[in-house]
Amino acid sequence: MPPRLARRRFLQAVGAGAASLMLPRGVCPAGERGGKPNLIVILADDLGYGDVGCYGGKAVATPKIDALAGGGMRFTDFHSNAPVCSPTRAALLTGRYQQRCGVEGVLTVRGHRHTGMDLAETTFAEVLKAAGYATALFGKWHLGYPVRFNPTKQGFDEFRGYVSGNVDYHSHVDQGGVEDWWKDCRKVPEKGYTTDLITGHGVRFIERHRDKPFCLYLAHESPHYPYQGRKDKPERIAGRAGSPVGSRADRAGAYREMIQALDEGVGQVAATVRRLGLERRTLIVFCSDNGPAGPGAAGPLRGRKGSLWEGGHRVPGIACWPGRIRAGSVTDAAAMTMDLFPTMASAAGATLPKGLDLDGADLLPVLTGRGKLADRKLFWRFRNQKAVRDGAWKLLLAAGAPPRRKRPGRSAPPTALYHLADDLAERNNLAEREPKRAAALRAALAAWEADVTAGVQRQS
Ligand SMILES: [Ca+2]
Repeated sequence: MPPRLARRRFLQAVGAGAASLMLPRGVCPAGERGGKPNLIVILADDLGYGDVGCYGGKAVATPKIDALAGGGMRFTDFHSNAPVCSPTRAALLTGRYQQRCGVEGVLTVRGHRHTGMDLAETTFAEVLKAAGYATALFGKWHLGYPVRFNPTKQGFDEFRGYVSGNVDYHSHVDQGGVEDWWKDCRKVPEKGYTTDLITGHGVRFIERHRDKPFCLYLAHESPHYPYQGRKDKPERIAGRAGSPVGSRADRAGAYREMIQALDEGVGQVAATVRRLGLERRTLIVFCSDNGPAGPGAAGPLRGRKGSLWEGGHRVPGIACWPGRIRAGSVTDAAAMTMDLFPTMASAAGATLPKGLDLDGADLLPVLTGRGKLADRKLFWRFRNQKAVRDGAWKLLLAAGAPPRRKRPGRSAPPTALYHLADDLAERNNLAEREPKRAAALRAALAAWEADVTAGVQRQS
């Protein structure tokens, strides 16, 4: 069967077709008001569902992020495509399940310095650049180490930041002891606290491009380890990485300072957009790439980074666009990182390359309150865990060895079925009570796996 036909049949079989097909192949609906809105994606790293004030977080105040939500829409059911960094970023960049490009796990400094996401993948930056947008990434890439995988090879006009998973917030040395701060394809050191550098580059980019459409991807490091505040000293030096998480004893305190700096950065970006009179012409999206680690909080959710329980992938998700998105609105529509590509393309009225099939759905109807997402199933796979969502139902499979051998009590059972509307904390396994539903979801998962991995070589 030709791959495209097989894919269509698969989509029909799992009921996912309607959502994907909302975006006709090759054509995006034009922005409803004409013109090209500016697009800003702010991605936090390892920020948990319970780390933000407007999601019930108590440990640290986040007035600027809360204000962004207050001026726009807050998603209660927004998900990262994966419970770890690189694969979620692959899905964000490609608008497709990351399994399709083989980036299923973290591209580590130890095992993956030679590799990266295939340049043949089409990114949102490439599509928007072709539509006349100025494009930039400031912050974390984590989709390839060698220069041939640099963000500037994937549609970004400008890149300032790091290509690994995390750097010392002051010395910008990665976890393997390698200096990792770039200006496009060259290593160019810069003094400063990572979060503030990323914010500053973002603000100046907006100022420089105030008169033409721009797409800004601000990939923050905060609140990923090492746990360092603005006033802490650099710890990693080139050639000697030291402890990955840093030596500060008061990790919770450092974590608060890191989120405060992130929050201030979000405020500065939003204030710049306002100051330049671009508010009604700019869509700002804020979300996290996976659930919390270290001192982070998952709020009412079970599980953390690395887990396919909700805590691993249900994350804060906020969209703000005055005049288009109603201020203070809240939605329970289930959305995923990979939806942002088609959403931005749709808002921009950009044309997709012929033959490019995106898995993500255009969220504009939800954002503008003019429609709903078509019914669809959502899928996750990470290491030995797999999950599928269908409405309020979630099937979670954990094959073989538990994900955390040292803490077996935290591992998912081999087969679990949860009704999230009644049981957000995933405590009541209904798999035995609902065997037919569990079997149907298991079959949908198997069909999805066969589809997304046909002919794919894993990068990790
Ligand atoms: Ca992360």
